[in-house]
Amino acid sequence: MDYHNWRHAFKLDPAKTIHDDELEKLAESGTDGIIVGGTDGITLEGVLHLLARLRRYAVPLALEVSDADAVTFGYDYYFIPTVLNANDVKWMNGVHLEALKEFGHMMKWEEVAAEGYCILNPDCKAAQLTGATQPLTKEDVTAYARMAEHLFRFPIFYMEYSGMYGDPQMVSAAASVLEETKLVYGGGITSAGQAAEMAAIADTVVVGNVIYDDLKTALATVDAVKSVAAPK
Ligand code: 1GP
Repeated sequence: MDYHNWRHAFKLDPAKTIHDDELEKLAESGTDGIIVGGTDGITLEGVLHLLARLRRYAVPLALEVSDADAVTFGYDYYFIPTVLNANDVKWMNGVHLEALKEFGHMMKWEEVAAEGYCILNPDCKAAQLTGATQPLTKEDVTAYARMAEHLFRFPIFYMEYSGMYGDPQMVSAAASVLEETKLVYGGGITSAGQAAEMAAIADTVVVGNVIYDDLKTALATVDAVKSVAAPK
């Protein structure tokens, strides 16, 4: 399924360990896609290993690129984050510039999607790395959402609460101004109820850490999201 229509996705961290039987359950859970990505310790070996283990299943695979040295062919999509609220331009277009100098000539653009990232958990690793540590108001988030859709025309606006369950009112504020750009929510989902709550607001709900902490609950988020009508 085309990523524009994903309602639920799992995010796997190539730096973490997962057993084959767990991977099979995730891949065959009915989720719409599996995103491979993380912040720390991302190696080409880790990215390749997960690709090889997941490719036997039909589920679409996306690599969320955080390090241009850890990119390989073979994924269905390449999601490229650009952190809209980073305090260093490096994370908006700097690493992208270097990557394009090296790999721009061989990229298949139809597989590439830019994600306008808005990091809302100041304590998460991505916030610490990129300096996206300023608390944001509803007005900020609304403006960033408009920036993503109307100024930069990004296909994805990603509200990243990694490790912390977000504020539905903040997510609703972004949802209320987005039309074409897909709203992706990720962060701190540890129950089916939370997944359903965010699925009523966001186009796509991403479930990460709970995979490693409580696989059963992680798997239950698929049906929870699918049982909720897509917003708009
Ligand atoms: C992380 O948004 C994803 O990039 C998911 O967050 O790991 O907290 O579920 P969690």
